[in-house]
Amino acid sequence: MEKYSAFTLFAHALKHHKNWQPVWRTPSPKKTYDVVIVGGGGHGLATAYYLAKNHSLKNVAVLEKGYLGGGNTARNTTIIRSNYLWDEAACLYEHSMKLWEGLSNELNYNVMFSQRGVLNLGHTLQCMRDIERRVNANRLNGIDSVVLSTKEVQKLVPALDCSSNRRYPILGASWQPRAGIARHDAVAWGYARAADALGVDIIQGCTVEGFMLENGAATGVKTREYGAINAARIGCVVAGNSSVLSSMAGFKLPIESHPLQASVSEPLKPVLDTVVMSNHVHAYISQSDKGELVIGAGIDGYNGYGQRGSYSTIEDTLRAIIEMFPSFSRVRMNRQWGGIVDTTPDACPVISETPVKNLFFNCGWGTGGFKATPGSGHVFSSMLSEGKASMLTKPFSLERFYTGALIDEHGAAGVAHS
Ligand code: FAD
Ligand code: PYC
Repeated sequence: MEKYSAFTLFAHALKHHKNWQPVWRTPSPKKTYDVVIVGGGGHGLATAYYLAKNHSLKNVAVLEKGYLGGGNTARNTTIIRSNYLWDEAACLYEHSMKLWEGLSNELNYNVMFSQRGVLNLGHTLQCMRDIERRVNANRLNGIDSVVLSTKEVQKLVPALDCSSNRRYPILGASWQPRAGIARHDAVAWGYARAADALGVDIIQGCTVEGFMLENGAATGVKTREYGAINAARIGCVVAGNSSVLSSMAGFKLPIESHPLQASVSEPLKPVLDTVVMSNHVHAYISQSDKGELVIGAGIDGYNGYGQRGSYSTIEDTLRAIIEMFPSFSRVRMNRQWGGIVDTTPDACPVISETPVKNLFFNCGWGTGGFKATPGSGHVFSSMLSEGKASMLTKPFSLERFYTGALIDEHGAAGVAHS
């Protein structure tokens, strides 16, 4: 038998170990990073990866106050779709969908992207008209989207109660076959491992408490644990904490932070092999590979930064699920949790330069940013490398809140969260 040195075996184990941990790094106070990214969620880590991979910027640090992917990235219901109404949003989310389709290969890490399709149910004539409008718009943008009748919906999801005597009968649905779900922590870890391998410094337990500003330009960040860290450019990707960070730099963002909750049931045998969303009764559900029913709510109406929500919201959500799936009424719920999401007035993200030179924000994804993780990182890396917006990101600049060129995706995107 061939003999391997202890070093070779260790290096091999490190390379192929599923529970890879980034080397615990500390920033060098003397160094000026090309880019510092604040926020080690999926979007921040994806940005770092594409900066190093596509823009050859390896002198990059990601600063995360907690642990990687511990924010909304690990708390969401992982629904991935691109069936948005307006061209600007549809193109951005479709860009992301295409990246999802090659992501496990790209990262050499199984993100468990499962294209099992998504149904957005219609319960009234007006819902169906909105669905038809959105499906037509999607098709014009080359996005796979069809309208299904009640019968077709029932065939796809036998457990769904499609009888006409329900309080909210199902009149049909939009169906995007390429939509699906993925494993959220694998996405964060996959990007982290790949960015780390390209030389990015990933620094956990590092809280940004302020910015270093000179003549209207940012020159670095002030951190609680490591003091000042210098940077030529700074990208903030902190989701529900975005307005806290912008106020440190002296400007306001049109963003509100709200709790958003989800829960999972005990594991069941396979019973649901697609994603079902209902705007009208307001709940969404899929079944994870472990068998748990993954159920998500609408936002809690009040503002807050606590990663938890109120009991009544989650109770209403479970009521809505039972309305659609009466056979789930005896299923026991295992866990419930909340994240803190960043909503904008037009339910679209902000990917933008700011009034402070060299300081950029990527936020406002609200309840729908998990699906955007690869696309968001990809386009934000271009912005940070070039210092300006691209075709895809231009419509999402802060300027739209002054010019009024809003991209109103409220409800139209097939999920009504506010
Ligand atoms: P996060 O993962 O929140 O990362 C931001 C990071 O910044 C955090 O780790 C935080 O600790 C760090 N941070 C904050 N302040 C500082 C600081 N001062 N210094 C250093 N670090 C800091 N989207 C979908 O597309 N589909 C869904 O099905 C879906 N369901 C959802 C269900 C729930 C219950 C929730 C809460 C969200 C859901 N979303 C969904 C939205 C999605 O989760 C988010 O839009 C997305 O994960 C945001 O990713 P992010 O990397 O920007 O943010
Ligand atoms: O945007 O698809 C979505 C979504 C589902 C649940 C929360 N957001």
